[in-house]
Amino acid sequence: MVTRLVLVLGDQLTPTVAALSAADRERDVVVMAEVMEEATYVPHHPKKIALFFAAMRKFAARLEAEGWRVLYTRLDDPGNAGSIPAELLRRAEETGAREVIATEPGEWRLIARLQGLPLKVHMHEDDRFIASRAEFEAWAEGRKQLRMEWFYREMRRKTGLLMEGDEPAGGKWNYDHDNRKPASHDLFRTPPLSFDPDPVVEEVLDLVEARFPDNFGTLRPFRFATDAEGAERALAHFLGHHLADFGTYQDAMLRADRYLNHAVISAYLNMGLLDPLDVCRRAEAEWRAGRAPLNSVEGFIRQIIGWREYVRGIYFLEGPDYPTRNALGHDRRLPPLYWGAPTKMACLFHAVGQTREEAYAHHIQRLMVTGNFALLAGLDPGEVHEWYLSVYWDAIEWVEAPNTVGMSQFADGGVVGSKPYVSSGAYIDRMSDYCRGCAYDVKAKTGQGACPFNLLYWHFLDRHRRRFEANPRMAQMYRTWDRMDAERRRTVLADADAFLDRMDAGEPV
Ligand code: FAD
Ligand code: DLZ
Ligand code: SF4
Repeated sequence: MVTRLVLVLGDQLTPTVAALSAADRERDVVVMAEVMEEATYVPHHPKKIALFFAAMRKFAARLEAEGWRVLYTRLDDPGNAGSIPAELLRRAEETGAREVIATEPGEWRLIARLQGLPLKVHMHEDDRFIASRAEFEAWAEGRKQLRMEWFYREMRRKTGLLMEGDEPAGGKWNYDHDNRKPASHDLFRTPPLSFDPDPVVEEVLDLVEARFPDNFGTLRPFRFATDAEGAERALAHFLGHHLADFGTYQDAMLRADRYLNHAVISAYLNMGLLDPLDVCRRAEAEWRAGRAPLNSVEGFIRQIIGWREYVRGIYFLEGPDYPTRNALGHDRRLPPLYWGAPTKMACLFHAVGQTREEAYAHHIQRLMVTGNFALLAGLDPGEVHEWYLSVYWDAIEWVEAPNTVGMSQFADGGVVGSKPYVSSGAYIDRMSDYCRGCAYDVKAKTGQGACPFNLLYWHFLDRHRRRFEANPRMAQMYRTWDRMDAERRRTVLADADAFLDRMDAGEPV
């Protein structure tokens, strides 16, 4: 029987991934490749490139140890054809294979590239999710609004997680009202597990350093896990040290504590080093054993079987044009401060600085600092999307785009969110310690020293009045704006325009 090629991509590092499950170890050959096309379609953070390459190398070694024949291409191999399709063609010629067994990629871009191959491609659905694409489509069918909360309840019922018969554990589906408290410095809060680079990782770090010297982001120190065993240790560390307070401090931000009680496992889940259902069952077990309270465990499980599954459903339901949507017509260029240029805004300085050093920021930093500012300032959502896809260790388009284009920028016109996530500086002040020591005054509402979020918040509401004033969830905001006297409103808008002009002119703001 003729050999077939079994494609394993950098985010498909699961021994039971669909393509491997469908293949025959005796007959088929696994193809894995570090290629410039994947490493450069956006300017990825160097830590992200290193994470993918190192994890791919270790996974290939594991497959070989388990008896697979693996054709692995390193980035600097002389024959490297440069892209996944070109590598498949090269390997097909080498082996005489005419067929490819693949697991559907998590980006429309690469799905289209594989479909264009002059080989027979058997594309298997990626079944490492709780809801299949068909299941999500069936859920979405005929609904006017695709709200995450309703989908999440379906997933609770389907998995039985935190269920007591047909009822949610504790009597409520959602314990968010117990969550979202600000945090203060806690010297006893342990940081996430840190992994010393082994020789495989060191070799990859040298490669990335040499080949991607100008990408935004610091490569070293590199502390991520790069295999399933390390990811498992990172998970156990989170369950033992952080889960209990996860919910309470989920939305808090601190300058000196970049991780707080977050799990720091998103990339491991997205690459297939951890299994989402297993992670949730383990978290549930902590609650059942009395080691973590329900508000935290429910909040954590909701992020995974709710948000994570939901955004994937949306990405595939909405189609390949989703990342290019721009419902609010925003077209301002991304200012250099997103790439580390000086800014006087302490919150952006810390969120971007942390992103540059860690390739990690937690959800509220992404949503309410960098995302909030982008939306208020009217930045081009396509550029914002590319930025998020580039700079985070966990960014693959199926999860990044609905979060950025949908949840954060409202550029999908309200598919993901029922209202835009916008706030003035008061929210950031309440949830963080950024405002203390900022060059701007979070309490000032007008004038050059006023917090830019305060100015831009009203500017945003005013310029999108026609779209949002009838939205019942925004009526109160418009009432507050309308109650301000006309002169003050003119001053706020003029100050906001002046701020945007300074930013557009390239002045540090
Ligand atoms: P925790 O806060 O500890 O949460 C636990 C897990 O829940 C995460 O590991 C993740 O798998 C899941 N999760 C939490 N929130 C979400 C969410 N909104 N969507 C999907 N899964 C979620 N997440 C990515 O995995 N990749 C991305 O590219 C990405 N881009 C984002 C862009 C924007 C603008 C925003 C607002 C959010 C984005 N997120 C993305 C979601 C979220 O910010 C990250 O999943 C989270 O910060 C990862 O850190 P953690 O593992 O410590 O998560
Ligand atoms: C993110 C990434 C990077 C940086 N490099 C590679 C690579 O060289 N080879 C590979 O197979 N995968 C890589 N990946 C992950 C892919 O970009 C990811 O599989 C697609 O975006 C589809 O989800
Ligand atoms: Fe950010 Fe405004 Fe606070 Fe400064 S004052 S840190 S700009 S929210």
